[in-house]
Amino acid sequence: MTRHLKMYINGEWVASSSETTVNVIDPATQEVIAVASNTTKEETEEAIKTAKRTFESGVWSDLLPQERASVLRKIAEKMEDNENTLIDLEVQNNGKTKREADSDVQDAINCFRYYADLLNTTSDQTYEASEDLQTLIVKEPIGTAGLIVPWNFPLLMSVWKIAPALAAGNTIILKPAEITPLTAVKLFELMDETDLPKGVANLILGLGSEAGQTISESKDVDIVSFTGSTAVGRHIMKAATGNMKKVSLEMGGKSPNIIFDDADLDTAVDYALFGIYMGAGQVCTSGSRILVQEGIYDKFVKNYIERAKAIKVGPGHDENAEMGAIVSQKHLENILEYVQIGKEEGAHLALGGSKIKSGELEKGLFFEPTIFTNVTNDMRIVQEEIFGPIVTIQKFKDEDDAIKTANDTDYGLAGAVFSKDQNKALRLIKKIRAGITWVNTYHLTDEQAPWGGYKQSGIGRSLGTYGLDEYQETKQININL
Ligand code: TAP
Repeated sequence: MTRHLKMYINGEWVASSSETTVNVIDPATQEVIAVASNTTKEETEEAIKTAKRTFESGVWSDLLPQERASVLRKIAEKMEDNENTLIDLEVQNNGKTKREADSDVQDAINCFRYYADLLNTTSDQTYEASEDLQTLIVKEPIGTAGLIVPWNFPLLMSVWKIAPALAAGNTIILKPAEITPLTAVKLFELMDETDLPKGVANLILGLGSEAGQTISESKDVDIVSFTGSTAVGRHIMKAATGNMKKVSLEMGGKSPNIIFDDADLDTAVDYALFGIYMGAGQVCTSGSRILVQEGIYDKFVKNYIERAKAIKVGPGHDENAEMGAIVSQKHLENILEYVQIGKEEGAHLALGGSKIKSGELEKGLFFEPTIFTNVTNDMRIVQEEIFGPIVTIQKFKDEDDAIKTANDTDYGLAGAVFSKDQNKALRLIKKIRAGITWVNTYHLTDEQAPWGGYKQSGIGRSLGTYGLDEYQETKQININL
């Protein structure tokens, strides 16, 4: 029997009155694993009203920080007790490998614990403004937070928003991507088993164009925190002007991975592969543009293609799989279109470029690791975010050429430099106009480091103390002594 997913509003699981539904599929088999009703505009407004009413009641915002911290710790504990279920659901719904899902679940648990700990350490400030005036600076919750997340890290992106928003004392409405709601539903089931008061955390399902749009436009939402594409982020920013709500946007990228002649070749190849093929390239920070210095270029490309050919693509639950599936048929078609665009632009397709049609993998949405060489910076495949296992490899002459090419993009999310010369690497990394960068590694980070982009990759930061600030107002209180 196919499971029908429900919304969670005011502490109750409720079925949507909507007649339209979304089939939730397993990308490794394309089988329908659940059906979600599309939360209507009216139901979304009801969830927002509930969150607002609950915020104003003070049942959550008036708790001592330590009391909120203890609920966050309980959620982390529940997740830990159910980590295998969360991992399985993420693999099944998103198509990522078990190893990747495992790491997402651990990071999500750590994120709840990190914000619980932070609540016990953050302090307000006080100073004497003059002989008879004492000033306090205090942090307060913003109010009602609308959280809109994408499909590529369904659980982790939800938790990166839920944990700091709740820690700060806000009430929330979460809207996961329509095609990947399963781990969000499970997380809310687990939160329901804790002492989180009713109405603090609300979950709606369904379409961005209806439920997401309603959140972004609502005058009762005080902050909209969005992770997704730059196109939708731009739309949300406009919709948010109605009540001038705060916006926090984590968006797309086209990140450069710069490899110098003096880099350790094996290390550079390893991380350049990991940089793009983790999550089958469906990662905002993917190193989708590899820039290689001319002296090492031919050797690097030869080595890289050989290694990419050997990547084992397969269903996430297969322990040997190194790269999982593409999330949906629609997205796979987008990726295929970019292969065609690349060919028409005159790039050389050095590897891959097709859906895998052999054996067991045929029934799933599996794509070959794909490499384009002979590319120029004006090509669409170099400028636009493809969000799939497609990488372009370019040649550069010197430091100036590398930086000019790396920064010639509307995006500014991430970037990396590979060189044994630490001074050169640091000099270059400081010149990359991006918020998340690496030297001689890729993708590694943790919940303490601020996460976000420059230029059209974002506004604001997730994680760390910066992530808590996103969900807080700052007030000055002046006391006549
Ligand atoms: P989007 O298509 O932008 O969707 C993201 C979320 O926004 C989904 O929940 C979507 O709903 C919703 N949405 C769509 N239209 C909306 C509207 N008019 N108003 C409000 N919400 C709306 O992105 P995606 O395809 O899911 O994810 C891939 C993108 O996310 C990539 O660009 C990637 O770079 C970016 N991303 C960025 C980061 C960071 S941290 N920078 C992390 C992960 C992903 P439905 O899809 O359910 O309709």
